[in-house]
Amino acid sequence: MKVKNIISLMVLSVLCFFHTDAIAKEPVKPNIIVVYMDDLGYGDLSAYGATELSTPNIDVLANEGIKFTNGYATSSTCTPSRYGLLTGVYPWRNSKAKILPGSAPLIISTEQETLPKMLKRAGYHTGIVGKWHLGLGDGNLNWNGHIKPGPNEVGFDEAYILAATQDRVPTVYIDNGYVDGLDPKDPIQVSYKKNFEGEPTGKDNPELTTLKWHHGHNNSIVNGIPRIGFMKGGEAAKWSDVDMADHFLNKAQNYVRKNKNNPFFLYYALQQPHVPRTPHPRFAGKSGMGPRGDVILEADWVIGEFMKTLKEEGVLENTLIVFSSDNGPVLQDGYYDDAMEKVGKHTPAGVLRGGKYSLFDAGTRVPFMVYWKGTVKAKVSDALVSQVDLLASLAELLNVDTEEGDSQDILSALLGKSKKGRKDIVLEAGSKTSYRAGDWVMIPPYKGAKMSWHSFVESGIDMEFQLYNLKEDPSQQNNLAKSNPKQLKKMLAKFEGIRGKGYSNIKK
Ligand code: NG6
Ligand code: CA
Repeated sequence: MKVKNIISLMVLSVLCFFHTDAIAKEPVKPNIIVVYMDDLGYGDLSAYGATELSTPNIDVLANEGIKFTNGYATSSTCTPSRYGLLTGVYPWRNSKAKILPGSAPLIISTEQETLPKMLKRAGYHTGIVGKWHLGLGDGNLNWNGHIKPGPNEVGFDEAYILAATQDRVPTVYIDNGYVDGLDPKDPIQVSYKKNFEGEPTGKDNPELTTLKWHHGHNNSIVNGIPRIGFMKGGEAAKWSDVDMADHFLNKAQNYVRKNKNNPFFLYYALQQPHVPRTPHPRFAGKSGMGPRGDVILEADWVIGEFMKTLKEEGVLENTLIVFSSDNGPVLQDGYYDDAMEKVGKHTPAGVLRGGKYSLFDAGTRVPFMVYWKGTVKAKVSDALVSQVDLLASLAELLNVDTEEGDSQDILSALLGKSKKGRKDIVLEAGSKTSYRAGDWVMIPPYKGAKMSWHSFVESGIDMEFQLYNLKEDPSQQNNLAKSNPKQLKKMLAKFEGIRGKGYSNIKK
């Protein structure tokens, strides 16, 4: 080899060295998918110990990814949990982050940092398919025009949503700010105050209903199901309840197909197993547990199909999937649908106490897994992790600036590299909050009913302090507040340091 050639070879290898170094620093950009269930409990999946229901497709995510045993939603109801997930801010900081009617204005400020905005800064295309429930418009909403601000204005490039819940009007899908399939000659009217003249209601026309209401849910009737809220018109745009799972699946699959060549973020928010539970006839009766079990099987099938699409489109190995639920389980939530009668030996909350609406652990501790084929190794993790942390942690993964606050960077725990997650967390039920630190949870005294009169779920409310060690006592049977005053005092001080003093509803 000539000297000249040797020199150029040396120069080349030095250049190559710097080049690979530069590549190594460039963050990997996996597609990111958050699969979010509605009211799925800690014990509702076979991967989390259910023996009466089999969920093989969702189990893949748990058994081949990181299965968290201490994964939390911020709250025990939907709107606040979704607020926490998308903004990285504890929802009790926003007094409007409570279960919203379908006509409520948007509660996320368009100025605010959000998970999809952060991902857009990292070069992602962002989409949402499914349940929104964070309000729409700014108070003067015209359902027949451009519905905004909404998801598109807080960071989603594409948004195909149901406005609030399946049991609330308007019972139509909204496609990037416009009611899907609306006939302009048949405009929609929506009210949460009074009925429209001549329109039947669940209360006055039970003969027109195919599902009976138990509490609430006795306003406008759509597809035989009485709902919360009144609605008139928009006939052609009304959704089919039994087709909803297939419909959203289709939209989610199409989103993946369309965006497979660029990094994408999909927030896929399924409606199951929230009420009204309306399995497609393919799944009706399949669980032997009534519609609640059936729609869990339906959701499991949906996830299987969705995973097939990721594989077929060649993106499965390059996609980080987070699976969780917005709050704990409930059986009776407004309709007579056999959920209580047919539950049998199934325990939707597993060993945990309470459920949806509850300050007890089953309100907020939910299935939580991170699956990233080829990158994340299967593991069960006891690290304390919360949905509120996704914003800061994913920003860390992608090397994007975002302010850490309530949302903490626990990326190592989320990827199974560290056993350490958060040190502590404030949990919420309605307007009441509790505090978990390590294995301990402290519920301060509150005034209120111990049992929800409508859902028959224990609220976790008590006039006395409650202190539990969740490792030794996951079912929260032994209140240690009196026997361990030192631990109680320590936790109260830390809780009040984060939460401030004005949290109690007891007048002194
Ligand atoms: C409650 C409803 C309940 C459910 C819940 C929202 C009544 C009495 N109960 O107000 O059925 O819709 O709101 O659930 O109307 S969540 O999962 O979206 O938070
Ligand atoms: Ca919910």
